[in-house]
Amino acid sequence: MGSQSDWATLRHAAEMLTRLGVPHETRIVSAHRTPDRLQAYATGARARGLKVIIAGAGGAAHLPGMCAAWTALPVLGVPVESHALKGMDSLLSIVQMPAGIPVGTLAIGRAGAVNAALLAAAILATADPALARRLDALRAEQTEAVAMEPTDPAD
Ligand code: RP5
Repeated sequence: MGSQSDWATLRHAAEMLTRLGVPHETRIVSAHRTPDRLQAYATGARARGLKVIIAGAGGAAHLPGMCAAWTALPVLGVPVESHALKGMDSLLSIVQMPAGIPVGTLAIGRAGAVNAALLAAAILATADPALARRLDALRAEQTEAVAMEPTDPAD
């Protein structure tokens, strides 16, 4: 993530990865404030054994795109909701990559963070049958949890 302030959003990705038993690391790497750290992180990622990178940032959110510029690993971008523009700035900064350097862009905020984790797990599951089964189980659990009829909040 680009800042400590992004952790409130990106922690939802980390929690989902933990729930699915996917080993992961969490790092603050700012495209603007720590450009050298970003270069070192992204260029060294594959050699360290990373398979997918989830990059979340807000505002002028260059982190996912610059990360994708430095590595050919799959990069999933999570637009963090900004105060000024409610994350529209983050979304447009991340999603409009020029042809040739892809970033898989998710929804703004918590939903995007959760789905980035699920998508990362789905990518890893193509070569990990046990993880694929855990993903299927999570989907089934989610389906089971949906009531047929709504209840009033007071009930
Ligand atoms: C971006 O600027 C970060 O990803 C964060 O979403 C935003 C604001 O950062 P802080 O000023 O809260 O550190 O680079």
